[in-house]
Amino acid sequence: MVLAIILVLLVIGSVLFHFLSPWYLTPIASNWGFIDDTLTITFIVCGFVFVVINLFLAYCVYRFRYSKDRRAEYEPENKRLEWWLTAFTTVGVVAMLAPGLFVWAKYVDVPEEASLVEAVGKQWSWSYRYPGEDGILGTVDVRHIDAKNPFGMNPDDPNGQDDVLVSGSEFHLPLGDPVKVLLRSKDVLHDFYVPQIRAKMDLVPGMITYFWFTPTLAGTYDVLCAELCGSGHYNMRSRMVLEDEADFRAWLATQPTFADTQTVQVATVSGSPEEQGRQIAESQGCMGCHSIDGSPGVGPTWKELAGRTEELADGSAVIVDDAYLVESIVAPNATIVAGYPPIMPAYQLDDAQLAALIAYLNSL
Ligand SMILES: [Cu+2]
Repeated sequence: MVLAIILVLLVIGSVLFHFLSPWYLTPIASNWGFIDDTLTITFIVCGFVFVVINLFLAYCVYRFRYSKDRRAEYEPENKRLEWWLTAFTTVGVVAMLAPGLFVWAKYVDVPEEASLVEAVGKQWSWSYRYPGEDGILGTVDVRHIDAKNPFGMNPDDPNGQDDVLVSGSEFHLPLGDPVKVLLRSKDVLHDFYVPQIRAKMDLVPGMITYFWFTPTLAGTYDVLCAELCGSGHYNMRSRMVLEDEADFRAWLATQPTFADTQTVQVATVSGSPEEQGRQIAESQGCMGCHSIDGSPGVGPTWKELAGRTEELADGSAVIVDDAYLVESIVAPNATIVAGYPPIMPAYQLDDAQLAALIAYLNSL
């Protein structure tokens, strides 16, 4: 009897929790309402089965409870009941799966007029590339990746010269126009996910994956990595700004093209060496692992780092000077600070970038 009551309370509590809970889906910011619909269908089917099975269980626990005067009946087979259960389960599974197939067909069918943006993931930051005036993304190759060319742009491809490169913590898109998002990884599996647009897709090393969506609601949204990609995964974030066409154009015009980045002074990196260093740290994703306020992270904090004495994993100690900082950036696993795993990727920065970054580190 007690068990039956607990089961009934469990069902009532679950239904109440669903209707009274404040944790609902965020307002949708894309055309993918279909994805919410398939979620709702799955939820209704599973919720119905959950309620029915638990109430049936409660009934059986009560109805067939132990009694001295009653013997259990033996019924090894019931064809009629089996047919009913098979039919019922089939309808439920089809109701959950079939709508998803229709939505998937739309999801991989990109509209002709969609514009392009490429999101590039690496441990543990995002960067973005737009095709520029000609509407064509230049070709890329890992062999071209170096300090001055983090996107691996093919320098001989005329289509790539006007590509707009965004190595910051946010990118923008205009409202109302479909956009095809091309996804490229420079190292391991990642997943591009903005909860408000509902769509998401894996980045697979060695191939270009994609999805498309039409932005519908202005705002600034978090871009998350939704595929466990290493110890800094939780911090692999960026922002997506959806805004009207004019604001988008104005923002895009402030970003450097590939040709700009190949000239000596990069347009967006300006100001004092410390400020340049701060911009480099942000664009390279250093803040994914290193705090500047002393709080603990995947790697040592940068606050008051210069001049500090670090205890190393091999038991020795080192005073943090410029030479040690350079080594820690270009060959991070040569010496490891005690208590930290040897996981930092080596960074290819040129001398000017290194000098700016170290000026920034020394200023903290
Ligand atoms: Cu990731």
